[in-house]
Amino acid sequence: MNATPVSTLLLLTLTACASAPVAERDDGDRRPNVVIIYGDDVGFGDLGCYGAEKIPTPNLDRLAAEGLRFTDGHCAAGTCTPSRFALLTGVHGFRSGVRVLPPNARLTIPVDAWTLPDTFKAAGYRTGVVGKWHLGLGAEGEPVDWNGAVKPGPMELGFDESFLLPSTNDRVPCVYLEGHEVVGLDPEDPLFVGKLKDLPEGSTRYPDGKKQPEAMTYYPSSHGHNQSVINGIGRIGYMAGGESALWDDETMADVFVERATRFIDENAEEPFFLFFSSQDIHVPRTPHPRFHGKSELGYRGDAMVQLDWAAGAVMAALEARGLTEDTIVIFSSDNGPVYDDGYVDGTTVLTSREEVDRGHDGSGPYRGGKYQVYEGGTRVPLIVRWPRGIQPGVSNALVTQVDLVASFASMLDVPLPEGEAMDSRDAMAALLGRDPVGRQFVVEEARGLALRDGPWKFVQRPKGTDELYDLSVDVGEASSVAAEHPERVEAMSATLNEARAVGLRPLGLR
Ligand SMILES: [Ca+2]
Repeated sequence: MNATPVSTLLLLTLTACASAPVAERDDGDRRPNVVIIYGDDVGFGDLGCYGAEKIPTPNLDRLAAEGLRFTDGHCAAGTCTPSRFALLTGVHGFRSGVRVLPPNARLTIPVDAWTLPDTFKAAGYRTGVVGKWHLGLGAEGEPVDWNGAVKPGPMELGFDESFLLPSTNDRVPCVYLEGHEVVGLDPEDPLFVGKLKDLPEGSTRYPDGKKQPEAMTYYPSSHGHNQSVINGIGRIGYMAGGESALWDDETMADVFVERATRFIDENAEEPFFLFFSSQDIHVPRTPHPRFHGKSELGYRGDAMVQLDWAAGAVMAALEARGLTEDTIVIFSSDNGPVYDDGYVDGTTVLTSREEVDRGHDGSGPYRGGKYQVYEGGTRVPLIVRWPRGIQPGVSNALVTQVDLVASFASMLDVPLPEGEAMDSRDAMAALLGRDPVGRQFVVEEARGLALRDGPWKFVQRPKGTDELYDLSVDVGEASSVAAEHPERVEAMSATLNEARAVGLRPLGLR
C-alpha cells in the first residue's frame, strides 16, 4: 500500500463515518434497502432541480429536495457499456477494452469478477435488476441460445432476479428476458439474432429498413438504424422469429415499473438491492401516448417526463410498503445527453457541437455530452436520498459511480476480495453528505481519457495536443490553458498514465 499517512488516516476516518448510521440503527441488524434508479443518456441539465425549465420532473425534484443533490457527480464513462461496467464492477471499462456492444455480444463482465450485487448478497440482501442491460449475454465462443437458457448474464453476476431489455432499445433482440428465458416466446416460432445471411428459412422476418424504408412508420432513422424494423422503428442488428415475444415500445416504462414494484413487494421483509435501469431517454424515444406533449421538447423531453413518472412510481411502491425511511434511493445516469442519436424524432440539434435544443441545454453549463470526454459527457445528475441517514441539501463533492462498490462494501462491512474493484474507493462519507470534498482525482472516459484533479481538468489527446482547463474559472471548458501550465499538464499526464496502469486505489490517490 503506497498511501501516505494523511490519506490512510482520511480513509480510516471515512470508513468510521460511513459505518456509523448502520451501527446506530435501533432495530437490530436490519440494513437499509438500496434502489438505484438509472436513467439512460440523461444529462446534467435534463431535470428541473438541475435547471431544466422545459421538462417538468416533479418526482425527481422531490427526491432531490428530500435528499442530497450532487453538482459534481460523475458516471465512469461518456457511453453506456463502459459506464455500466464500471458501476457494477468498480473497474474502469478501458482496462478490459469495453466498448459499446453490438447486438448478440457476449457478457463483458467476467462471471468471477466481484460486482455490486455480490457486495449486497454478501451482506444478506436480495438483489434484482429490472430494465436495460447492454453488458452482453452468453459465454465467449458459444452462440447464445435465445430459445433456451440465455446465460451467463446478471443471474451469474450476483442478481437473484432479473427482468431485462437485453441490449438497448435501438438494438435487437426486441424482447424481454426474465431470468434466463425470453418472455412469451412460442417454440413454434423460434427467435433468431445474427447475420442477415444466416436468417433461417421460413421464420418471421422483419423487413430490412434499408430495402424497405417505408416500413419505418414510427419515425425514420437518421443514420443507419435500419437493419430490422420492429413496431415501425428501425433497429441495429438482424432478428427473425419470436413474434409473440416482441416488446411494445410504448408500454416499456409501465412494464419495468410493474416489475420493480413486484420486486419491492415480494422482498419488502428483507433488505434488498434493486437496480432499476430505465431505457429512457435513450433513442428510439417512444414515450407512452399519455406523456406526449408533457414537455416543450418533443419525444426527448416527453421521454424524460416518463422517466420522472417511473421514478415517482418506484418511490410510491416504497412508500406503500412503509420503506421510505429504510431505503437509500440513488438517481443518476449512465452518460451525458444526446439529441439526434439515430432517429428523426423532432430534435433540432443534429451535431455534437451544438447543444441547445429549443432553449434547452441537456448538459447545463457543461461542455459536450454523450461520447465526449468533456464534463457534459460524465457529469450527470446524482441524487441520494435516505431520510434516516442523510440531511437534505446540495453537495459539491467530487464523486463517481465507480465508487459505489467500495462504498457499499464499506458501509455493509463486506471485505472486497484482493484485486477486485480496483478503481473503486470508499466514498460513502461523501455520498451521505459528511465529506464536502469527495475525491481529489477522478478518471473520465469517452473516446479518450481525462483526469480531474480538484478543479483542474486534463484531457489526454494521444494524437493531438493535450488540453487543460481550470473549471473554477472556465466551467464550460472553453479555452485550454495547457500552454500556460506545462508543469501541471506533465504532472496530470503522469498521474493519469499511472492510474491507467494500476488504478487509482492501489496508487493511494484520493
Ligand atoms: Ca447511455
